[in-house]
Amino acid sequence: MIKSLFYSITGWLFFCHLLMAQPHPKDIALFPQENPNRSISDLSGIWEFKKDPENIGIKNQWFNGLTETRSIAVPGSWNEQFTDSRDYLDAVWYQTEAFVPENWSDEEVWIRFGSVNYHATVWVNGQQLGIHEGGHLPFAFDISKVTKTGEKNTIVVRVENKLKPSRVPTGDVPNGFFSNYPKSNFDFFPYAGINRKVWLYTLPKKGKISDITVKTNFEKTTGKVTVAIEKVGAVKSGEVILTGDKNSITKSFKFSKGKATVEIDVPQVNLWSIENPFLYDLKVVIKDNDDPLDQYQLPIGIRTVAVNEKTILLNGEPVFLKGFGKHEDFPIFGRGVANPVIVKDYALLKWIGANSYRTSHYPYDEEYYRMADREGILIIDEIPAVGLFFHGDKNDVAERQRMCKQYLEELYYRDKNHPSVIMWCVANEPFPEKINFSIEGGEPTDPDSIVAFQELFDLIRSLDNTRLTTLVGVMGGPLEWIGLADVVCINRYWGWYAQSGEIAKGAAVLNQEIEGLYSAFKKPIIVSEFGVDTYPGMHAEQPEMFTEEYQKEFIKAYLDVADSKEYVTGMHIWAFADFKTTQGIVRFGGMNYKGVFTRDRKPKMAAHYLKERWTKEE
Ligand code: GCB
Repeated sequence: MIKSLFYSITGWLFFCHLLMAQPHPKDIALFPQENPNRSISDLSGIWEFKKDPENIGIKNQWFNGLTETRSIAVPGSWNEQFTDSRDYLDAVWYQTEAFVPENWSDEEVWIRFGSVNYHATVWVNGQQLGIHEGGHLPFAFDISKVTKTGEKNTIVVRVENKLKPSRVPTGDVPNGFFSNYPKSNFDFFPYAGINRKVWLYTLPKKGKISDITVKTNFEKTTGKVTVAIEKVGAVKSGEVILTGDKNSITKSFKFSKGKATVEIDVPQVNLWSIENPFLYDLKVVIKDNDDPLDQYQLPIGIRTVAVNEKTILLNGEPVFLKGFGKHEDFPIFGRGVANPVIVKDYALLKWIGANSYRTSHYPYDEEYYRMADREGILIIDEIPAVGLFFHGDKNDVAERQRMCKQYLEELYYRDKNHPSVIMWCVANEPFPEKINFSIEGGEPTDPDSIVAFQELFDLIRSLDNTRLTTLVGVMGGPLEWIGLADVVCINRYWGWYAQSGEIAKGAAVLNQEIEGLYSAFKKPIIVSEFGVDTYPGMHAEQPEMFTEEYQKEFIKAYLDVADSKEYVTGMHIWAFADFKTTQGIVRFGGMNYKGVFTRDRKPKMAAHYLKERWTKEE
């Protein structure tokens, strides 16, 4: 009896220890990298998979090994890989075997998931490591204590993506705005599973670089780079080497209380911009005597982002954002990362003359941001806070707020060193309790909601004072919410959901509304969504809803309104490509057809129109 009590107490303590080991997003901010001090192993491939509709897996200890499985591709959402699971969002289990080389025994070994939607529990060799809630952002665990080197290790992950009012994004909302299936409170398909790559990687045990934050500025022709470095371990010093454009500048530093800050002046700076996305190479090395203990290399762009009353400024120059709201969405992969789609999308953004996009409605795979840095595309980086609301169950409201804060921190630490990221977006289209689609708006705003959004703005501004912030407002939504932002972003569908069939009337409402918004706020405005469902190949000699002609004329009318207002600093069309959503009477075939490209990236008439207009403007 005493013996079994001892085992259950020690077992419980060990379990708690493992769970408590879950790191803060700051400690996993550096993407896994291969160099003389770090190794990586990509676990992409065919894994084993099993559904758990009765939720019996934990009780039956499936984490010790799955039986009667089927094959699944990782990364990739599960919904479209089979013929029987499209709308299945309950628990599933994944399993794979990963070989860990013998020479990793002197290193810390970590496992990192780029995104698991929505709730993940991870076991290695039967030991539970931790839990992560929320899709679209990475999490990682130190698995050194449970890993066997020189042999195969079993990795098991339990995932579920139940739609719940307490989650972000929200689902299964009583009297929700959407009457659709599955019951998402948002307009995109709730693709589930291990959507991004899974990595094993090592970090040096004796001392490691745990975080690097780069901030840039310039004075006349001199670039100013501030590099903040944090470390773990007894190491005392190191150096930063910045190279590029005939420069090679080395600066030594010493740690004090685990931190060091290095200031670098870059003569004749080559600034990062849309036209010239020049990247310097930054290398941080930490040393024990003369031996490098750890190193990390980062491409950096030297640029500034600011705002005045009328426009966003990149390197002090006005910039007009031309682009789209997008989705990570493709047949069969679902929301799973697919590198050829990323490359193609950048090719099409360039082809059409766009210079920016918003990661609606969640952070995208890291590869999108690396490409944007190289291609000179500006990103508005959004957390999955789509369709928030503040009425109803107070515990749910509090839980959603906690998740939004978690997402913001995870997003900041992941993306803070990308020059392409110019703005953080704390929410898309929060909904007031009563909405009326007119510019007069709905009910007065609940004061708690203003406090909640102010908290999100305060949090992201306290983390980062080098970028702008926004919140994307819904038609008829309260002014108090969008007014908290640096840049006013509005999604507008006058001429579609209201004034249906009447493009000129819709454009007139837009014109009147943005004049009102500017006089209320004296802040630059982006129309962050505007668009119409367009069935590819449908035509009419006079523009008519759902035809390609209507889409083209609608977009033209909106762009003309924007051109007449010097304080409109960007126009993002909804959407870049057609995308899968949930079933409902306004979504033909479970699709949102507002893409300027089809789901398989073929241009509609509006795409040719935009290419002509946007590339001419250049
Ligand atoms: C919006 C939402 C977006 C929808 C879009 C639409 O305002 O932000 O997620 O897909 O409208 O097509 O209705």
